[in-house]
Parts: sequence; C-alpha cells; structure tokens
Amino acid sequence: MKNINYFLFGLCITASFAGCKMKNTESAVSGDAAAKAYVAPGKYDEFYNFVSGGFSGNVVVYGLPSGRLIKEIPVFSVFPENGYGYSEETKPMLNTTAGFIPWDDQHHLELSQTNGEYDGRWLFANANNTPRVARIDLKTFKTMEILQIPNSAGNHSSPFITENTEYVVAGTRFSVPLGDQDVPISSFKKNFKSTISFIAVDKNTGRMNLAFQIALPGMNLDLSHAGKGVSHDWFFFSSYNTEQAYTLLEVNASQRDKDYIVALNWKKAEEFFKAGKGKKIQAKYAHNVYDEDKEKATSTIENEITMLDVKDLIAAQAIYMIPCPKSPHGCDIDPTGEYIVGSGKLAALIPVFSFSKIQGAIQNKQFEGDFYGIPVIKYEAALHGEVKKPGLGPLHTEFDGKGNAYTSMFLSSEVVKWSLKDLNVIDRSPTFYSTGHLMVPGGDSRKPYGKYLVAYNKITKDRYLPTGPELCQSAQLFDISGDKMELILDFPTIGEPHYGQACPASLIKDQSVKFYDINKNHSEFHTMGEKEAKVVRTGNRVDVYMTAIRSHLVPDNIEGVFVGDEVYFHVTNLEQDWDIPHGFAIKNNPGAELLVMPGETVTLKYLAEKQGITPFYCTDFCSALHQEMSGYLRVSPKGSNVPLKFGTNVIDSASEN
Ligand code: RUQ
Ligand code: CUA
Repeated sequence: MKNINYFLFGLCITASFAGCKMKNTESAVSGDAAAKAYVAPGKYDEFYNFVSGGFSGNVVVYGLPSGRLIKEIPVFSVFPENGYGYSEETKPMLNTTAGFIPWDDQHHLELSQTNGEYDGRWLFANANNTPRVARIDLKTFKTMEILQIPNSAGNHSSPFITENTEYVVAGTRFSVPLGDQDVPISSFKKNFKSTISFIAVDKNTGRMNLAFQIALPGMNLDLSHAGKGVSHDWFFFSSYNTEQAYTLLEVNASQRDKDYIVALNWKKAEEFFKAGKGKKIQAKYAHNVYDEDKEKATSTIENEITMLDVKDLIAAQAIYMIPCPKSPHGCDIDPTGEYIVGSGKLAALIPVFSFSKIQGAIQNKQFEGDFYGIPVIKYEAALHGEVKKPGLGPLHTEFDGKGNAYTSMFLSSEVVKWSLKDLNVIDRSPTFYSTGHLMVPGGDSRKPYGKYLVAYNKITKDRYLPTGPELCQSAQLFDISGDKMELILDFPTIGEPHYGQACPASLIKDQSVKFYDINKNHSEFHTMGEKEAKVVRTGNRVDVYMTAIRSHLVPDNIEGVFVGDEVYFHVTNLEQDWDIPHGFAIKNNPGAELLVMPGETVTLKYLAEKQGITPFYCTDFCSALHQEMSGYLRVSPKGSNVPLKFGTNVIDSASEN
C-alpha cells in the first residue's frame, strides 16, 4: 500500500470526513448497536479475532463482538512483559542468519485449515522485513516455530495456505538476486528474481520445512490465496511492478495499464518436486523450533534449498499470467473457488476472474503473448466480469458465504458489499479511516461464518481522545446479518491491525491448555520440588535451580556468588492450577523479567557485575503475600572466600547481631 498516490489519498479522506461522519457516529451509539456488541461481564465472546500487530511484530487477540483485548502473543518481537526473547529458552526463536533480531513487521495471518475450513489448530504469521514465517499453537497461544526464508525480501505475499494446510506459501515483495550476488541495481531485469516458497507442514505436529522454491522473473509479488474446491490445485498471486522498475516505483511501477495475477498449479509443482526434478542450491536460513517437551527452543542453520525450474512448469502447463488492471493488490478467492477477485489499488473497478473460464482459455490457447516465456491469458477470456464504480482504491475482499463479497476501499474510506452473481454494488458504508484489510470470520475459507465484518483502519484521527501526535490505530465492527451493513463498535488496537482472522470460540476454547503437568516437565533445568532446589557452581557459571509457589521462592538467600560470575536462574513454577504464573526479576538486570507458567521452567541469565546485595522478587501479583515473595543474592568481590550457601528459612543466628 506504500505506493498510493498521496494527492489522491488526501483528497478522498477529506471528502469522506465531511460527508459521512455524523451519520455513522450516531448509529454507533444507538442502543440497538450497543446491545449487539455487548458481552456481559463474565460471559465469553463468540469469536476469537487474531489480529496482526503490523509494526509491533506480534499478534493480538480480541474477542468478538465485544472488541475486548484478551491476549498479546509475542511472535517476531521481544516481549519484556513475559520474557519472550529474553529468557534463555526463547532467545533462539529470534535467531536468523543475520543474528538475533528483536523486531519485525507482521502483516498477515492464516488459521490452519482442514478441507478448506478452519480447524483451530495453528495460526501462521509472516514477517515482512527479515523474511520469516511463524507458527503459533492455539492450545497454548505460544509461538512454536519460526522459519526464515532465503532468496526473499519483503515477505509480504505470505503466509497463505492450501486447503488442508499441506503448504504455507510465501512470495517475495522485493525481487532480489538469488544467493546474495553482488550485481548492479540496474541489472534488475537480468539478475533479480521474485521467489515463491512452499513450506510443507507436518499433518500431526505442524512442523514446517521449506520444501521447494520457484524463481520467477523480477517483479513484486504482493498478495495471494490458494484455490478452493474446484480450483484446489491452483495458487494465485497478485503482482505489481511488472515494469521492472528499481527506482521511484511510485511513478515507474505505475506505467503499465495492467500487471498480472500469476496462476500456478501447485499440485504439478509438487509432483516435480517429489519426482526429484528440482535443483539443490546453496542457501542459508534459520529454522527455530520450540520443543514443548524440553521446554526450550533451538535454532538450526540450514544450508540448501530445492529450486524448481519455471521452464518445467511452463512446459507442463502449470503456470500462467492473467492481466489485472492498475497495480493489483488483494487476490481473493470466493468460498466455491470459482471466482478470483483482483483489486487494482489504483483501479476504478474490480475485475472478477472465473476459474472455469481460465481453464477454458488455457485449453483454447486464448493467449496474448508471454511474460518471460510464461503465457499471458487474454484478459477477457479469463474475466467473469467487472464490479463497476465500487469506490476508490479497492484493496481486499472477503465473503459471507451467501453470495456476497465485501471489499475495502482505502482511498474512499469505505467498505462495499457487492453480489458475486451480477457484480452489482448492494451497499456501502464509510469507515474511519483508510481501511486496509477487512475480515469476515471464515471469510477467506470455504465456510464463512458471516454475521460480522471487521474493518482494520490505518488512520484514526478524531475517533478517540487526542494522545499527542501518535494515535492508536483501530478496528470497526459491522453487523452484516441484514441487508445493510451496520456499524456497531469501534475498538482501538495495538500496533497496526494489518489483517485479522476470526473463528468461532468453540474451535479453540475447550482445548486450551490450563497449566503444564509438572510430571511431564523435561526441562534440563527443572526442579521437581523444593527439596531439590540447589545452587551449583561450575567455574564462573552458577546455576540456581529455584522453585516458585505461593508465596515464596526456594532458595531465597544465595551467597558465595562473585563479581564476574554468570548466574542462571532456572525458575520452576510448582503450581498446578490455572492462571497462577509467577514472575521473576532481579535488580539491575539489563534484560527483562520472566513469567513462568504453572508447571514450567524458565531461565534468566544474570551477569553479576557489581558487589552488593541484589534483591529479586516475583513480579506477578499471585497472592495476598505476593510482596513477600522475594529474596536476596549476595555478590562478593572476586577472589573473596565467601562460601556457597543457599536456602529458604535458614536462619544463621551467628551473623544476626
Ligand atoms: S497488504 S501493505 Cu496486507 Cu493490503 Cu500489507
Ligand atoms: Cu508469585 Cu507474586
């Protein structure tokens, strides 16, 4: 969305500010609307809404229809609140071939699917900046795996999954030369490639592995979606900059009247891969996995990938280009899999392509030349029809399963409902302001749940109390159960609510883990009971095996640690009850605290840099005597002869007076 013409942008925003604000502000406060979004205290929401954090790098979970924030899940950004990226167990999650990276830009989310329907198992998330894909387990709401993607830059067209979660697919936004070659930027046409990566997902464990890549000519892949039902075997990617500009893209990549949607038969690509037709090439990338049994993450650097040759795919009739007007952005497939909606972000119409017509065009060779050897299907031959005058700046489309589509209009700040059958606009409603993605629960799957629509807005302006120059971004909830869309709630979000998906709470809530079974704690550093608590010195490394239970730590007095020692606090939470984490923090620690879930062991590394008495304490208000849940570490000068001593409730009366 970066290369939007800002002049246009300014104009339209101003227009919609003046025109429509009052009407909807009123409807949002009518008693009727409020009742629709109201979830009484103590009652559960109907849907989980997983929302990407954009530049926050994390994923945020809201309940719908209340809009209540119920969880922030750290994924690509360190999270001092619970120690993600700070604990020894989670640091490897953020490792890459460029070292430890504490942040990213998180755009898209996909819930895992079985037969094209959400199955409530995993959530996949992309990192745009340092290309990676993450998998979150929805039993624990924890990031379990992060896979780096080589030969990619701006991992924007990602992550998109096939109907049975066979693959998570990731396309590059920036074309780059393969294998980090040093070439002139002006050699773009010759040397730069846009790659598509197919990440295979293990059916049972969800474990990801980079199966194969395909290198296409230099262009920008923007978004994508897998086919469904009739189009199950195909994948569709929108592209822009088929002008192959490498400077001032705002102008130079907006020259052509049409760019393309790439149609790729992934089943055929998979056959080539399985038949060993790909070429192994060198590529380094990190694969980080959190092992639930050992309770720690490891990072492995992989060394090669399999590259399929696009020429083989062309020969096998497995790849085509479909012209799509004016810098296509969203590329959305309706629940039947028959209609492919391309949204040209600078176009004044929305082209809707038909899968059966595309197949017919391939059979009848209705082509208009090629793009680097890839046949280009004639626009009219692939077209089902165009939605005329939908609004300005169409970006993304989702579906309600009742034959309607909903498209976000960035420039004219509105959501527009239209019919898939006759492509007529049925309803429109202003949004506040500049909607990027919109979402209907299940709206990109085979089984939309209809009922609600959420618009994720980039600009909030006057919707909330002013908070200085930076305002929160926001989401707006519409009731779409009637003929007319009705705005029923605004809610502020964390970071940029880039995209979101929502599924019925019933898919997830009953399998949610309440605590970890301490008897299955196989951490190398666990302490199974207070009697096992100990402090062990090995050279200048000191391992503290500590337990936490309401309302004390064992040991809470530690002596015999010297300046220059590396102290590892391995804190095991002995509680076996839901929602009783304990925290751990120590004075002057330059990292963060830890939050330790019941039954879990987490490690904080602390460098003893100065002599003195250093208090530590539990940071989670766990009980009435939470303030008592604390202790002291004595750090003595290097070379002194203070003996190693530790315990809780060990009274040394000799030193008392
Ligand atoms: S896309 S600019 Cu999701 Cu509209 Cu990222
Ligand atoms: Cu444990 Cu506060």
